[in-house]
Amino acid sequence: MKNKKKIILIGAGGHAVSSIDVIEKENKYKIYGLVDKNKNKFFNKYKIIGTDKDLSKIKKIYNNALITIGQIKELFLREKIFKRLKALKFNLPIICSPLAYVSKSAKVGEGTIIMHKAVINAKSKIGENCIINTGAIVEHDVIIGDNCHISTGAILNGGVNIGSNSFIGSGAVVRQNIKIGKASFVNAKKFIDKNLRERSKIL
Ligand code: JB2
Repeated sequence: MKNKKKIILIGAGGHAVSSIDVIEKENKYKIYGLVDKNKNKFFNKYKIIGTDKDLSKIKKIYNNALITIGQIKELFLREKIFKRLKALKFNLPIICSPLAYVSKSAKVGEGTIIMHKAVINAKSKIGENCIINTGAIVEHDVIIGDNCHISTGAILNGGVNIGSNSFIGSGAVVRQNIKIGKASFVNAKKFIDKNLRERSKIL
């Protein structure tokens, strides 16, 4: 594809590895470099172009950014960075693997990445700055708040509601119509069949 738009990535760790693969496969954006806390020179074949302190300088050159940090350890880090990027007026595009299925009647917010083989079914609404990781299933009429991470192979059945800043671990299954409160953490492989209040931890 000619004239690909340039994008920078925030965070150069494990989640960046798989996000880069999605961006390269989608082939809409050219990755110009990464911004990380650590001042390494390279992350695989891409340059580390600075730290968060350099973001306002970087914005003068590149308009598009994606946060490529998962949020397994800290439920609010992605939100903090997202607010910073918005304040600096970065454009935060939706990144969507061509290997994912996203229903035409689903809505997806800015800065969200839909990774390979994820399914977003009819009438679902996904907030901004989310990760719908590889092979996750988001069934019909699901609502996911902002800054959530739905991990690899997790299943959210029809009508589930996930509060903002929540993390749903790999292979977890949430029964239909269940509501999970904001900033909750559900460990891998859990089966959730009761509503959870805010800041629940299912370990
Ligand atoms: O405030 C920050 C910041 N905090 C950590 N600003 C910036 N620009 N970068 C930050 N980082 C950087 O994010 C760290 O220096 C590190 O390079 C990266 C996080 O890498 P890590 O591999 O620890 O986490 P991850 O969230 O990218 O990946 C985990 O979660 C994914 C969902 C891994 O376990 C992956 O295997 C998993 N797929």
